Amino acid sequence: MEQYYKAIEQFQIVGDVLSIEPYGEGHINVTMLVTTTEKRYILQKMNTSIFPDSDGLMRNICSVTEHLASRGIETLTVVKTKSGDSYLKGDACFRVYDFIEGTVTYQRVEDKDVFRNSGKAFGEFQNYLAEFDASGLTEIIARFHDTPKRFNDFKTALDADVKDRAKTCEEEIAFALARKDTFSKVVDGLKDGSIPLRVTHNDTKLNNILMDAHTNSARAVIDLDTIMPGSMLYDFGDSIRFGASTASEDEKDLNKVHFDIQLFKAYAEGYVGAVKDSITQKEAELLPYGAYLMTMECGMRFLGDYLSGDTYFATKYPEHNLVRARTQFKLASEMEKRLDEMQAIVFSILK
Ligand code: ADP
Ligand code: GN1
Ligand code: MG
Repeated sequence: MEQYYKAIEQFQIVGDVLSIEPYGEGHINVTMLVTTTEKRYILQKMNTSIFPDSDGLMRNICSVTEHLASRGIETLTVVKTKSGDSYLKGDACFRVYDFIEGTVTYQRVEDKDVFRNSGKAFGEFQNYLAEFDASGLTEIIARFHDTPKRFNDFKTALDADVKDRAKTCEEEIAFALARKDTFSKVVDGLKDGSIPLRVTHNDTKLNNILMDAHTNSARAVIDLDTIMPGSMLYDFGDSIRFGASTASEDEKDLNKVHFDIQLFKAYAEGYVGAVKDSITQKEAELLPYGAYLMTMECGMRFLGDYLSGDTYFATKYPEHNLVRARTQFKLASEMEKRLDEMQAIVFSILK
């Protein structure tokens, strides 16, 4: 903890530090809650192996948050260092945000209305990004949601099998391999121009949005690390993969894990309602597929990371990534049977 106490001293915070403790359930950065005699802050050790271009990353975050704040939209507030920088550079890099008080994050959907509200907020966020001049944004991780590439990365991890773990997950491996030809619709559409390239959030899970603790309406979209060009299908799909499930992303008992079409409907009402003036016919048709695609992609990323020895996602026990991959594949297997029903829901909202 020493490093965090040292780091926070370098920022323009108010009050004396009373405590620093681990906070949240993010898989990428190390997040701490800092309490001072005056207020609370979020202090993050940034993941510089995943995001090596820290300057570009923080420039993106500052320009998006400044745009949102200038429009009166609640967003992250970056607390500068004492030398006026947006983050602290060193062997490790740190950044600080004001803690947005009176909010909660959910690790899974407990209430349909919360999920509908989050859909509306992510849809509105998409609209804000559409009006913002994105020409200065850095593409922070190239081909982040290029699912065929993610499949190839998974295959590479499988072929290397550095931890000799492939024998412990043959069923999951077979599940992914059997679907290898189903992953290219969005990258192909972006390439041939039939799907518009938009600026998107790219990591729209429910714990990346702060909900008002009293009203359950959405307050602020957070985790802005991956804002870059992408497809609306990624944002919609990633929310569904995480939220339209009856269990957590890392539930061990697969009997508890189901795709819940009522939750899909609630989210779609919020999201599609918010983007109905800009969504194209093809995007609307592909929203259900986007949910399947993002769920498969995430499952393959978890499984690939398990095979590689857990070098990417933070894990709490050795099979954690495998457990996560299993929930994703269970959800995808249920989604692929219900694409028509999902499509009917989307079109009934657009009518
Ligand atoms: P990661 O990239 O590791 O997911 P996040 O930026 O999403 O990191 O932060 C992890 C968690 O910390 C979030 O899910 C949320 O619960 C909490 N959090 C982050 N920033 C704030 C903030 N400004 N105010 C309140 N909670 C926050
Ligand atoms: C990571 O940062 P976090 O925990 O919100 C990951 C997402 C995955 C998600 C799976 C930069 O999101 O892409 O979908 O885990 N973020 C990055 O839960 O890789
Ligand atoms: Mg996060």
